[in-house]
Amino acid sequence: MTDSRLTFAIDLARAAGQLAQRMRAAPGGLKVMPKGPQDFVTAADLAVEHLVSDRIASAFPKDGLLGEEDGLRPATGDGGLWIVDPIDGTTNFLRGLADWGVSIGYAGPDGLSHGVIFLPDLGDLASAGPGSRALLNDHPVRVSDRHMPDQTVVALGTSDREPLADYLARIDRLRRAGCEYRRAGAATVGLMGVISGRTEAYHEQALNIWDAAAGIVLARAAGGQAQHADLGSHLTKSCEVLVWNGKNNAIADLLLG
Ligand code: LIP
Repeated sequence: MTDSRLTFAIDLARAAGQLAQRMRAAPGGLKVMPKGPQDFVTAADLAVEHLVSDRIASAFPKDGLLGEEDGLRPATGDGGLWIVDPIDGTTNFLRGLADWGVSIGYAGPDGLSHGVIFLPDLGDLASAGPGSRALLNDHPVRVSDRHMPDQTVVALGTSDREPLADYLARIDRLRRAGCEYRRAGAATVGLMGVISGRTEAYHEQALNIWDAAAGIVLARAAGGQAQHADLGSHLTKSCEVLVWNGKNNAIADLLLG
């Protein structure tokens, strides 16, 4: 029987993605506000996070929520914590590029336990709950078995949160080892690549927890591995995240640190 929070999160991710698409398509265009250099928030980001917040508060009133735009609403009593990026890859979304997604993670008393990533323009929805295998569009999915560097494709993320030199050195190591690399500009897209077996790893040196939480759950449920900071630390600052198929630690060594 599917976990009630998982079923709820799947339905919520779909509603969130469809709201974002409707707002982007509405006549008159989308209101866009700058957060920093090449960093934006749109009226759709805010509306989607408010939708998510309201539905969680109604369905699970004791649970807390950490969202990218509105921050933390603490849990009460024995409630858990939802960790949400309403629109991950906002720059891609507002420019009409397909590489963006909705990321909904949940942490209970034993840590991260539920994850849903929905990529509305690409038509992929991945989900996983406690003790369940990862599903992609309702079918079981597993990470890839590729382990040779010259057959490996790695997805990368970066931002002003890390020195450019570190990012370039990482690319240099990958290319010298024979690996290919991609950068979508949305962690959810990179994470979905690993979960679906289309790529072998996703790394970002300084990634926020709302971009990573669901993908960490999903990658593990798809038979992969995830290396990341403890949740307590990650809730307060961006941290290094590596998700990979776990088939060759040499790939992990090329990416970490
Ligand atoms: C983005 C992440 C991406 C990171 C960007 C940004 P946003 O999330 O998905 O991996 O490199 O700096 O944080 O801000 O578009 O939701």
